[in-house]
Amino acid sequence: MERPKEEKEYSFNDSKKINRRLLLGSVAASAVIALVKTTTGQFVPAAVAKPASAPPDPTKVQGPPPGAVGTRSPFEQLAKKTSDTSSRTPLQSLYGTITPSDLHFERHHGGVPVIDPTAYKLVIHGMVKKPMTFTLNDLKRFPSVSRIAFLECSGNFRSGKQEMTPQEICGLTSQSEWTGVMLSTLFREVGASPKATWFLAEGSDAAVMTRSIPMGKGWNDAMIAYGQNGEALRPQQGYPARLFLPGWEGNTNVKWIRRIEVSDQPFMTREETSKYTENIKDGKIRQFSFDMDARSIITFPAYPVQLDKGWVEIKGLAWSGRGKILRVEVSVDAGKKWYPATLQEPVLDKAHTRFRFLWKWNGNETEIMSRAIDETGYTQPTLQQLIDARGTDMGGYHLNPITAWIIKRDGSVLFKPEKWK
Ligand SMILES: Nc1nc2c(c(=O)[nH]1)N[C@H]1C(S)=C(S)[C@@H](COP(=O)(O)O)O[C@H]1N2
Ligand SMILES: [Mo]
Repeated sequence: MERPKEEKEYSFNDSKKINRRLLLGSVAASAVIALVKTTTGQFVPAAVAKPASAPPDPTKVQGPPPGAVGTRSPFEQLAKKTSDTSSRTPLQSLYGTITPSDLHFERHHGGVPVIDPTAYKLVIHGMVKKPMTFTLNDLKRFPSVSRIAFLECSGNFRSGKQEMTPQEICGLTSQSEWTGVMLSTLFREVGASPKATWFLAEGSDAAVMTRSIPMGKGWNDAMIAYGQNGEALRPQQGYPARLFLPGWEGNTNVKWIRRIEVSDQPFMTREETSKYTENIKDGKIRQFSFDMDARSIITFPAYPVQLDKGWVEIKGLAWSGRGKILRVEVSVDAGKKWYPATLQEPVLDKAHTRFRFLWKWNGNETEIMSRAIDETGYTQPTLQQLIDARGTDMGGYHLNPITAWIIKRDGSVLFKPEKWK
């Protein structure tokens, strides 16, 4: 029997022919498919290339064959915004609530280490009956759990100029489905002492990052995560395993974790004494500010969108480290009146939640903004309320102010930058 025609056409040799035809041919001269040689000597299309001019009628040309890995459409130019210390998620370009793994924000204090998963070990010792060393395979043999939750850096607020996108203002938050083993499972395995109150988490990067975490969080919902959105963690997210603490400041989610020491006091590491503390009033300093407070931002319309008069669906993201988002309110008159926005399911615990609000813009200059209210009753504050509570010298951590966009008469949308120091 003859093989079905389609199958034959997708063989490697033919795909090379197709490619050459595309390269040399007339109509499709610009639709070049980059072929990459794999370790097994096969050629696979690296990506569907963006044509230099209008693409040909797709029903008239043979497309590239199936690839070993999928690719993003060349028409979707998604990228993180990078600096020396971090890279930020393009919040304004995403749908739903899961951040594609390659767009998860990054924050490394000593770069991204290369860790051989077969050599990986996690040691748990200190106030335990039986100190133990777990390989990656050991961790995977325990019952696994998956949970969708956000991860946010506590330094996630930037301001300064009107030409700033949501990504630039607060792109240090991302969401994944994390898979791993509950830390409570490992605590039971090693026989963690009921008298223990804190544990130390230590990373195996050049920064050897360490944080002290209350045992309560460890027993409650802490995970040792090895999976992210269905595959192994990305190296940038802590491959092969990281501590994941739902709702807690990014810094405590120690990546490339290699050691947990159980104790009855905090370890007072650099990251919780000199760093990651906040000035509050009267010369006092707040330490161990673990929870990420409720926050929201309108991601559309936002700079650099050009708005047309008429119906606008205001859209955005809201999240809280203390639980579910209960409500999001939107103002379209610079904060005088507030209206409830519609929350888009799923509304999950400690997770990015979508909201939308239908608004008819009459063409006058105005300011639009959103505020999140979480299930504890906490309401996202204005920057002034933060300053009133913590003073002008509060530093750059745990700033979650209401973010306003100025809509100009010409339809341009600008960030309303606010100063706090
Ligand atoms: N070992 C280690 N863990 C770390 C860091 C680090 O530099 N080294 N950075 C922390 C900080 S400040 C943040 S905000 C988060 C960022 O996680 P991500 O890069 O996966 O987004 O990881 C935390 N865990
Ligand atoms: Mo961070």
